[in-house]
Amino acid sequence: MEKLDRLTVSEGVRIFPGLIDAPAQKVLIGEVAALFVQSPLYRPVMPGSGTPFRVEQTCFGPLGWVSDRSGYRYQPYHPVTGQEWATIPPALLTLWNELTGYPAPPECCLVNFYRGDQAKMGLHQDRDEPALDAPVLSLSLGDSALFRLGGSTRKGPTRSFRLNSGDGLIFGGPARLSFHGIDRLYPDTSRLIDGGGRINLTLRRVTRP
Ligand code: MD6
Ligand code: FE
Repeated sequence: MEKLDRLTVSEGVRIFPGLIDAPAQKVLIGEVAALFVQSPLYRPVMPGSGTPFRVEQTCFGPLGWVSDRSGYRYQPYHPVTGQEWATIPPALLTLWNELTGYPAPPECCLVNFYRGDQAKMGLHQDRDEPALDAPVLSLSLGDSALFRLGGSTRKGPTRSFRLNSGDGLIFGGPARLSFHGIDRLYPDTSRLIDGGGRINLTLRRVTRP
């Protein structure tokens, strides 16, 4: 895995193009797909309105991030099955240690599955984690996507860049509460996922160590 080719997009945001090479991507997608048996993908709904997300989600780790009509929160069990979330694959813990240097392991690996070319994610902040001193480590698998990065308010300038299969992204420091989202997918840009689509994994420390 190549870790030297890192680019700082803005203070606190670093992109690692090709962090995970093609053979390692295949291994990782196989591990993730196997964990969907214990932690199946489901489609969350927005707080209040109950509007369905345009992505399917699941989580791995002791705490999972969920959204339902009553709000956003972390909880130790899957909202559909009631079972504990599957364990985070060890390879992801290694990447977390190497890239973030944070002195405690991630507690949540949120999985976003973008299926079909209409899947996207609106501009949002990741702010449900008391451990806001920890960065979020994001990994992209499958079809490419257009990522939009803004500032700490919803208004104001944004910049966009493409995330390809195997890319890593670290979001921390002064950028930890930056607004960000996925504007669109580029269908058929990867053959990693059967039937196409994109999987984004975000590793988060939730509680303060
Ligand atoms: C995605 N990513 O790439 C959505 N959040 O599909 C995120 O929402 C995200 O990439 C926090 C930090 C990095 C991210
Ligand atoms: Fe996010």
